Amino acid sequence: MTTPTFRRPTPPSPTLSPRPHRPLNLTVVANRVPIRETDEGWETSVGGLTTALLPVLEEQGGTWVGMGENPGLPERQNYPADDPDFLVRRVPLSTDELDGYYYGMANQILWPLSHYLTQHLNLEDQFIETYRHVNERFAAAVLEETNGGKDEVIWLQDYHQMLSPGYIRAERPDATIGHFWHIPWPAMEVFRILPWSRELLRGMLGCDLIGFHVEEYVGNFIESAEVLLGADVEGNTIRYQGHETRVEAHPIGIDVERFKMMARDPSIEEKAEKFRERMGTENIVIGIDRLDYTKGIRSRMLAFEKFLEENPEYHGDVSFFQIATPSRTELESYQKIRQEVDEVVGRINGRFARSNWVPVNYRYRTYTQYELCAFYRAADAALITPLRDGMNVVTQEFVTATQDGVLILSELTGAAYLLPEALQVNPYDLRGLADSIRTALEMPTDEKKDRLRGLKQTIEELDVHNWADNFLTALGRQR
Ligand code: GDG
Repeated sequence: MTTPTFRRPTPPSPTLSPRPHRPLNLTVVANRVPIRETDEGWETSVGGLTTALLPVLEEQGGTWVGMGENPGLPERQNYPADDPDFLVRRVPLSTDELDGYYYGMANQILWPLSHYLTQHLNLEDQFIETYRHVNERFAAAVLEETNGGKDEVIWLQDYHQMLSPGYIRAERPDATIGHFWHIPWPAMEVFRILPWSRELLRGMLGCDLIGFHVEEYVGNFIESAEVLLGADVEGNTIRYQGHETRVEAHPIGIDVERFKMMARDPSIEEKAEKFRERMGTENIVIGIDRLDYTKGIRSRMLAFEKFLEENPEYHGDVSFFQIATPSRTELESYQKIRQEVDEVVGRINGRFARSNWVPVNYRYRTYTQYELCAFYRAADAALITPLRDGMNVVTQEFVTATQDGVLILSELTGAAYLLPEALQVNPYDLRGLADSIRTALEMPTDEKKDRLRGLKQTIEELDVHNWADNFLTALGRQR
């Protein structure tokens, strides 16, 4: 078979620059603070956003504003206590506030809508009312922690903070405010389903710069502002009520060096080897996700079932290892997806398992990053098939850690726009998914190497330090 050639996408904009010195006074505003208390004391926490932003604050210091989920935690806390890198400022929330702002507006409205999964929408008025109030409280905390100095930069994160930029701008007309949106921005016709779409857009337009992972989301946002607010648009600049906002693509990356070092560690190699022995099959396919209905875990299982039905020669020769990290467990839709996945796993194993072979090894738990790295290293293929995903950084972690694995990637992720060398599939197409598993397992070594070379190159460029530097540099230009 001849090796395919790949059409490379246009490079992320703006073009990558060498890491500049950033004499900024940075305030990050995110839903969660990046630290948590464990038996061994305070630690940094797990998740896409923390993984991305922590290196930035560790490097240059600043303040991180986030919600206080539990009573009794200090409102202001230096971290680490003995030799602080940054200040954590909590906005303590009552149970009602947490329910309306986080479980309600963020998780039952903005999350499903942005992922085009409108069947999960729960449009309750109480949610937006609490969201307004909590965003006002976040804005008040930011105003308290900053003094309006010229060197100050405020960088808000994600769909939990759509109104805060407008509230901050009203008090500080000269502030430098950026926002990065980590999930997809849906098509204008989908966004306008929200009864408060215009109010939310006006809040976002309090920013000087708004970042998305890919140009497609940038286009959707600009169209939303133009059509729903009648804003003036010129290229990537939106003018609305006397203020200018730039909207740009800034695809996020991972801490490439850290992952490379971890992957090269001999103890990881040993762990990977032990894991392969435990699975006991020639081939291992992995999936690693938060247990979320957007991640396509159930469809992926159904596709694996189809693959087993149609390829009996692989019985006993391939294991599917799926980690589903518990997430948003308080919500009914998340309890439901957990049950549905449990049922499918039970059915597949009931149908196909033999005395020395379990086809689906499903783990509903959290692992350390070291353990994840060993799984990435051990796998022959990763099946990453969200129904929608803003970027998906598990993709980047797998590509960085693997030596000869094949990446099967949903074309409905931000990552897919940047990684043409992946085996791309439509996650709703179970037939295509099942076929892609076979294609991955039978891919010639030369083709695997060719594909990986391109994937690794792009992911090195996307590095999270570049992401932060490029965003902050672009924000600096707006001052
Ligand atoms: C949002 C957007 C966007 C998972 N399980 C464990 C664990 N993880 C880590 C992974 C990875 C991160 O969590 C998940 O990142 P994703 O990008 O896949 O997804 P979201 O959490 O939905 O993140 C997404 C991202 O923001 C960044 O902008 O890419 O599109 O939805 O780093 O490794 N980490 C550990 N144990 C686990 O069990 N330690």
